[in-house]
Amino acid sequence: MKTALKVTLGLVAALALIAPASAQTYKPEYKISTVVGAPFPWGLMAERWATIVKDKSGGKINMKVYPGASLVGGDQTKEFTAMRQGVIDMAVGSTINWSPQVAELNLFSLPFLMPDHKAIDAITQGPAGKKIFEIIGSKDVVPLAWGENGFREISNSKRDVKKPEDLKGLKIRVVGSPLYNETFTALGANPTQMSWADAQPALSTGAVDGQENPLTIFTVAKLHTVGQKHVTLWGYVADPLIFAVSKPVWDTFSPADQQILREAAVDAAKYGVEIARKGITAADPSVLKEIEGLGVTITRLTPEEQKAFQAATKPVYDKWKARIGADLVTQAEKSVAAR
Ligand code: X2X
Repeated sequence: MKTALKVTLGLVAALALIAPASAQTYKPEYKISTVVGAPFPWGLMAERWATIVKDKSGGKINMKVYPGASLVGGDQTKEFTAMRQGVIDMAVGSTINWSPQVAELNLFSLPFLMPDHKAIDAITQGPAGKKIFEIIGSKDVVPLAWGENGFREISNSKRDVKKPEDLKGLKIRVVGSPLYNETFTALGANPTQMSWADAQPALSTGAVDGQENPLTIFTVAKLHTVGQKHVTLWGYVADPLIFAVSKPVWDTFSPADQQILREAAVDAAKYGVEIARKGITAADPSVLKEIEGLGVTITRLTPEEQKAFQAATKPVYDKWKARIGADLVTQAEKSVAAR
């Protein structure tokens, strides 16, 4: 062997000996699953997580966002299972999409449980949120922080919706929790479950008349271009997002790196909640103005009008309260009342 090569090999062997064992086992890339990417707030907060971790780990932990639920072939309701199995390293996932596997996450889909942003915070940052993280933690997934998709406002291509009867017969795309089917059926609509990937073509061909999503999704996805000309602000449910790491993957990180991942998730989630709420409040209605500027009618409900929707969905709420766990729901209701 040539001396130069021998020296090089010797150097490589010496470096391998002094490098910490954990660094050796780290993957070149950790994949973060999301349903939508940047410039949706959802994608931006996931990217922020990756950026902070990269900085704080000195480039050792390299995370990349895979939007479109592409790591699970577009089927966003399979994300949690894939993470459990270690097929997906990490995710910033919606409570709705994980609720088929974690029944307690249906809490956030109970119609009219949360009247405002403070109510979401009261639940996620209170005892109910803690309990939910314990439950997720018992299922091979390590939850780190609460982000936000947001209040899901209803839109359709047919007419302004002011009362439950206006929904009668409308075909509404919903996400994959049976609670949504029951809610929309109670309102007289025809709900049909499909992924986000399928929703956009279904709206554009008129296979469905409407959908429900946060307004930041409405604007970035340009839903006015697929016929969605009528939006009603009814704030019936909101989906938080959860920053999480697959347990088998989490266990490969050193305690110091686990701390980096956790703190970065908390910071990115805080930023995420801020941008998810931007432009949709009374103090800052810029997103609402933008939507109206696109020729979309925004219907604002009076408290009485909203109560009619609440009354129509009350039996669904009561039925699912028992299913989710009456104790957990009561705890959440108390936190909301005390906010
Ligand atoms: O599919 C949806 O509606 C979305 C993007 O909001 C979720 O993934 C819950």
